[in-house]
Amino acid sequence: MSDSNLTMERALSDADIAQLTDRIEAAQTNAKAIPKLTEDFPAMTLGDAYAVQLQLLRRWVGAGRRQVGWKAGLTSKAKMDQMGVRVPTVGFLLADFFRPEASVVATNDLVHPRVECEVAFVTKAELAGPDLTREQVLAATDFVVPAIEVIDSRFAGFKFDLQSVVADNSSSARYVTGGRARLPADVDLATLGVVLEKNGEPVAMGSSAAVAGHPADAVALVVKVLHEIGERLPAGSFVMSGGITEAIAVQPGDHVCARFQELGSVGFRLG
Ligand code: OOG
Ligand code: MG
Repeated sequence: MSDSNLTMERALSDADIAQLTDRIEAAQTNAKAIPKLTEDFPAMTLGDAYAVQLQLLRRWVGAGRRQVGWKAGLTSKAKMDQMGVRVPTVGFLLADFFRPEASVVATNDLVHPRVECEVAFVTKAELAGPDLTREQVLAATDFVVPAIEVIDSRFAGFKFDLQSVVADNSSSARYVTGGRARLPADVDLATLGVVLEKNGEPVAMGSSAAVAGHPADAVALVVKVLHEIGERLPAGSFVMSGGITEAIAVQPGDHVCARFQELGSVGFRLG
């Protein structure tokens, strides 16, 4: 990707954005992998990618689906190295992406799911603007909870570039929360350890420091990107701060469990 595609300026027409939104919506709804969007639209910019993501959000909210918040994507080095994309992204989260802890999460409506552990925030005050501090984010945080995100790229081979993954809502698919909700002042969010187990074996481990240096800084990054695309984070939002370790591929029958220091554990089975 050339640096000129990193701009929030739009290069594509409204008709192109609508056509790309159709492609992403169909791939997500049918769980069918498609080629990277930049193959047919090499001029696509980051601004075009967010235009597609926001159009998908508006369509789905217009159809009665409910937004609960946003997530950070690619905020840790492990994730950036795994995916080969070095720019943090955001994605929207809908209420119907949620699956309960200890449930069976279906995979027949997903392309090639992977799981990753994240610290999630629930906010109690609006956050907006390009340069919030960690302290401002923490002051606006109601509580934090441990989460596992099930991501699912709609691109063949889970291979994408920045514009394609942003248009694909940063691979958002499902999320599961559990463990213990804690007040941010009662835990050391900077250095929470987490171990991800698959079928009882540890498969990835890391520290919350991996996400942008501190998970609250990752939330500030989400708000900065939202500012750039003309959005704010309302009070009562659910925000996932980004995968701490690399994401792990899962199959039907697998059991996954993320054990967080101080936040308890969250687990489920894939069906
Ligand atoms: C992009 C989504 C990244 C995270 O936590 O970093 C993400 C991907 O890796 O497919 O959700
Ligand atoms: Mg994630």
